[in-house]
Amino acid sequence: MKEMLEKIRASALECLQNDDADLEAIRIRFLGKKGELTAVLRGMGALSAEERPIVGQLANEIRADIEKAIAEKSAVAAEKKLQAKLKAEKIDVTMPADSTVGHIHPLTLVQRELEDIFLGMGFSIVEGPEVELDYYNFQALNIPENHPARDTQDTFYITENILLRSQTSPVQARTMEVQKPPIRIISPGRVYRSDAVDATHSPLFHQLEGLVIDKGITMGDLKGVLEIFAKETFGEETRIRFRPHHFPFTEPSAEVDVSCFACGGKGCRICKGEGWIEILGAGMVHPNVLRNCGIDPEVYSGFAFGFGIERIAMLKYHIDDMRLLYENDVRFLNQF
Ligand code: 2NM
Repeated sequence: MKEMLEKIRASALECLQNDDADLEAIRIRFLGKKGELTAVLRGMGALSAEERPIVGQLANEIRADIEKAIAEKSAVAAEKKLQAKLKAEKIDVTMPADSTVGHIHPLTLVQRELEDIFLGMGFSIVEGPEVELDYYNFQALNIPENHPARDTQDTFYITENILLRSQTSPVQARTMEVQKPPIRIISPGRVYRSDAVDATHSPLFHQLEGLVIDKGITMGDLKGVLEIFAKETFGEETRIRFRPHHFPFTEPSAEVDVSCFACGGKGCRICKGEGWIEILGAGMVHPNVLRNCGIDPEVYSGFAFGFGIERIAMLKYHIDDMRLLYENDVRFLNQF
């Protein structure tokens, strides 16, 4: 019986020598309920009383040896597996990324170019809240109670007195309230209007408005500033033209066209045969607006203007659908 036990030990340890031994199969074969060691122990009843404890002890020793060998082998295999996994999943964080390098969005690009033009003329950039009081968006700006811009069809109201600003002019009203002239600011930023999305409309778009207030400011100053803006934006040959218009917050008011940068004014597809492209609104700040903001219109005068940044970007880059600026399709964005 001892010989049989020793044979089982030798056989089990030999099986475990094999590098890709199935450890669970070996355990079942030798130590399992129906295993070889168990089978031998079942025959112990036939042994004498003196032999029984000796054989029993040997069997326990062998069981422990085999168990230990399996455990060691299993630990080695687990370590090997872990090392292989670590090697396979190694990430070199110092490697350059192989994805596309990001860049500035065309709309931001155009906004920054426009900002630079006005910074060059001595303007400062001022920002303000997008969630605005009805007072600053409308009342302070001399926009009457019955004006269509105030309709819920056109403006996103949050409460009766709070709305998403529909222009960046409230930033200018806030500035006039707290800053003594001279004032020379631009306010670029997001504005919101309840418009359906199409090739030229979006409920969220961007505006850049300008404001200059000082003693003796005239429409001539406005024209000079806008001429420089037009030339720097669309090219040195660009001319501008004022057409009479109405805005509640300026008097007189004008719509301003630039000569077509594509045909120089002869008329083409881009200017729809006109030779001129409408680009902005402007005017002399209405005395009521100055008074509402604590500036004496008898002492000071000023001009203001405003335009849509999307429109400038679309003209500059020949973009025929505004939605391209918001969809973030990399095939479009990578062109800038
Ligand atoms: C425009 C057109 C004309 C404008 C007026 C003011 C303020 F605050 F001074 F009253 N800010 N911006 C203005 C004037 C804006 O956008 C088409």
